[in-house]
Amino acid sequence: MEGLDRSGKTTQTQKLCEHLQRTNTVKLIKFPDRTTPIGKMIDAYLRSQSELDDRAIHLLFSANRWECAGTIEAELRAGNTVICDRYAFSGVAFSASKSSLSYEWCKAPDISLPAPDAVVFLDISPEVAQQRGGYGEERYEKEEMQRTVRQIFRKIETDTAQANGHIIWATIDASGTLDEVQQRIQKAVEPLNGGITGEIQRLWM
Ligand code: DGP
Repeated sequence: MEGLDRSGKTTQTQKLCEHLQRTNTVKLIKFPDRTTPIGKMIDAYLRSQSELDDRAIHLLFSANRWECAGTIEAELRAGNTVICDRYAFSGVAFSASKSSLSYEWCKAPDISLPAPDAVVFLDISPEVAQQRGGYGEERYEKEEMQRTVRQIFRKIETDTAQANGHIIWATIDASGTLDEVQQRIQKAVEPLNGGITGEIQRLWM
């Protein structure tokens, strides 16, 4: 589950989880995971309590995903459903929105992470997002940056389609009511209802 800040992603992810739990064992993982030592450094950075070089913080975000990769794989091998509230696509979109970092450089540290079967991108205009409560509390919640992040998500969507891999990419209009958006999300992941077999795919290989 990916999206701009204040797109309703965390609420929608929770609802999707509850929906899928009726028929599956579901593991929900939130990135960044702010509870680990690496996650605590990320949390301090996002709340502007510390300053870090753009590359250093990007690598910490990636390391935060890698420290959970084993858990993700174990869950998948056990036949469970894994839902991630943000993943490597946020990593590229948010970091590459900084002029100091290139798109390809940002992808590199996340190459070969377990790949998702579907990416749900909750799309909202930065203007609408800004009107939602709590906007501006964290470092990246600025309209101009969110605009760039949105453009990069579109590029990732195009690249994902062109890669002709197995990943389903669903861009969902997140501006409706909570229930409307949830219905759209559930419909988008319906093709996965029968389960996935075979080897776990690797990201950007
Ligand atoms: P959230 O807890 O969902 O509000 O996300 C925290 C913020 O961190 C959000 O602004 C998106 C950003 N973010 C998530 N992953 C990455 C990443 O890998 N790199 C960078 N630079 N930012 C990220």
